[in-house]
Amino acid sequence: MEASLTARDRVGIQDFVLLDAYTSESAFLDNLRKRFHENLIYTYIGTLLVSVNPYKELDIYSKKQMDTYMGVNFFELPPHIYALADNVFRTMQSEFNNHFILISGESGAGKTEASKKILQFYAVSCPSTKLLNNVRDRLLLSNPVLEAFGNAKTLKNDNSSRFGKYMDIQFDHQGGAVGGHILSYLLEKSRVVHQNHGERNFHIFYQLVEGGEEDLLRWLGLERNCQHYSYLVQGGCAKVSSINDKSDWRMVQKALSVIEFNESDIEHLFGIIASVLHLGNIKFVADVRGYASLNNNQEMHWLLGIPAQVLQQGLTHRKIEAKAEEVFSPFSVDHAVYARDALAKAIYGRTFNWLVNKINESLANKDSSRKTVIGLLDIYGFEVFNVNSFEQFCINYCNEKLQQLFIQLTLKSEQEEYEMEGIEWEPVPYFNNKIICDLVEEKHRGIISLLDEECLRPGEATDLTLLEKMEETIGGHPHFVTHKLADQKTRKTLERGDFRLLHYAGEVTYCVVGFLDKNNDLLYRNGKEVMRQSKNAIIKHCFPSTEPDSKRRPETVVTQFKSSLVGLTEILMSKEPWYVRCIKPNEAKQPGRFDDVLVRHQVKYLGLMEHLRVRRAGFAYRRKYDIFLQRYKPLCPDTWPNWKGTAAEGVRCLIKHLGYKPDEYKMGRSKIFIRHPRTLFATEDAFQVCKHKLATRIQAKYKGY
Ligand code: AD9
Ligand code: MG
Repeated sequence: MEASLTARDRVGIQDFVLLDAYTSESAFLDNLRKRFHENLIYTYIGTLLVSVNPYKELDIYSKKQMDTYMGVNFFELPPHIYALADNVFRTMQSEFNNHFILISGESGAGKTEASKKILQFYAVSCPSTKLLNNVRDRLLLSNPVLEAFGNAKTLKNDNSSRFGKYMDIQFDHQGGAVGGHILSYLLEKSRVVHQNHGERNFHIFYQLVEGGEEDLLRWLGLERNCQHYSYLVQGGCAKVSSINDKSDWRMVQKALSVIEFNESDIEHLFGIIASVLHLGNIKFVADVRGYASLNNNQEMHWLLGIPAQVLQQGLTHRKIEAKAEEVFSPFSVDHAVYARDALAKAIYGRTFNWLVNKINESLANKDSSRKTVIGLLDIYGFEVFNVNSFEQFCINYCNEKLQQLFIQLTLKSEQEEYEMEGIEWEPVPYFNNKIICDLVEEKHRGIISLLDEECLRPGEATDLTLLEKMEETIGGHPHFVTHKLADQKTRKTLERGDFRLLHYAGEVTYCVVGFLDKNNDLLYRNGKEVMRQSKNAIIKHCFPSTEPDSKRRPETVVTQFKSSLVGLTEILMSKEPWYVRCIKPNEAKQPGRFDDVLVRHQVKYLGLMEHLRVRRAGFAYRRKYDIFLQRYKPLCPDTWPNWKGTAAEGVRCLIKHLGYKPDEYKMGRSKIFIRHPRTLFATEDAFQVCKHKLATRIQAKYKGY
């Protein structure tokens, strides 16, 4: 007893619902810290999994561990991401319905790693055949490919996801993984042409330059030196100690072949990556009239098989249709640089979408029989830098939406269940971030609407007029602060071109410069026309001649993003939710460091205390009567071996025998609700002892036979 108490003191409690007395934030933090220092990074709040990034490899993800967690009840083993994955899988199997796992937390908290662990668990633990092994390998290997093209080093995370990813894993009746589908959300394309200090471009560029075979580099006209490429060096950190570009390159090559990219696809794909690098090295000088001209034609030979003359014209002129004539108006140097960068971003962004489609073709399941799915959502986490721009605005808005979904689903499902089962319950107060979502997306008054309106006034509107408009329209909003109002609201001053949003996860100061431009994401029409002359099959596909030209305004970036998030919410709402809340223990990306202030802040904004209170005020565990009775009936002589009455009566008889106190449980219409898991643990312990005794008795009886 003494020894187990000490152990418990040391390793903390594995489910926060079991924390003694009232649920204080400090007690919560103590438990998390205690466990973290013992390398116990996972803790439950009921069925929600809290995960703290260990920033070191832990020996807990082996095949043996997976086997241990397969088919075992949630509370019987220490918390683990495999336990959650297994529970989701088994619930899907038994109820034959669709589920999703929402993985959230700020940048660097461990979302992508968590999603990979879940996928690996399914790949290893699901029943498989030779055919299914192919699907499994493709599912697994889609990760390194998408990470190479969609992840990059930022100041927050050396492998930061710069796109949102939702992946459906499809299962057949037997539980075999038979297919998958990926939806990607708003890639941060601006990174292709610009990186802040201490950050990199997308991994794939460095992988190609560092790892590409000699022949390949020669064929692509590339030098094996990242410093040579202006798109790779702006952040001043082409080499990162935690990243091995060479071995990652080999991994990507292997993955591409498994996902059935043929030689021609691969050739064209890397032709594009190389072309973007060449494009970035094209420099312009002003001619005598001040117009842009190329000062070096060398790089042009390598660009997508487009005739140099056509490309040169496309990069330095804009085509204007005047009456029946076409007139080419020359660019200034700045304009030409802008057009070049816009082209590079468009090429990369469209190629990324092509890549996702291609992976989806390879994951598609052709069999039309009904399947169930488990969706994995791994999106870029909330992020705050010294300078935050349009990209952070979109990313943080997305995180607001997911937080809103979490709030709706956790409270809604709890309330509905209690109501359905006829159980009385008192709601727990919580901060509802709907107010911030509305501030961003409300029609006519929200930031998105104001931004789009300004984008409709080319020539007149500027980033600063946007700021003025926001000041006029939403200046009084409690979560919005500008220069003028800064002192009153947060007592922190702001620069002229900045505005601040008080997000659910903290304050973020955005620099408005570039908002209009990035939201418009204009690609000059002749840029597209130039691309159509390419001999590269992927580029031909990405810039089809059927694409409508700019007669009709395309939707702005943020409006497209907003619609895609509405679509995502609908997909998620139609499925059963599960949650992994990831926590970042320190900003230094160091193992063994648990920064109390940082963690406390995350515990707060992730709503973990509220979630815990809901769980505690309500009932941590619930079981259908028949399932509960079936498992525990050996514990009571009246219910063992067979109970003749209804399952509910059987359960009543059983728990009376076990001595459950009236405040420990409630009988619903179809389920028993148990307030604390410890009640269930005690019952489970008794069951294990009973099972053991039974087994020993049977062994003794048959001894000597
Ligand atoms: V972002 O929003 O995409 O910028 P994530 O996805 O939350 O972020 P990620 O999963 O990429 O963070 O984790 C960051 C780094 O932490 C990883 O590259 C690992 O080095 C480290 N990490 C995260 N989880 C684990 C883990 N379970 N075990 C060991 C981990 N290391
Ligand atoms: Mg990530």
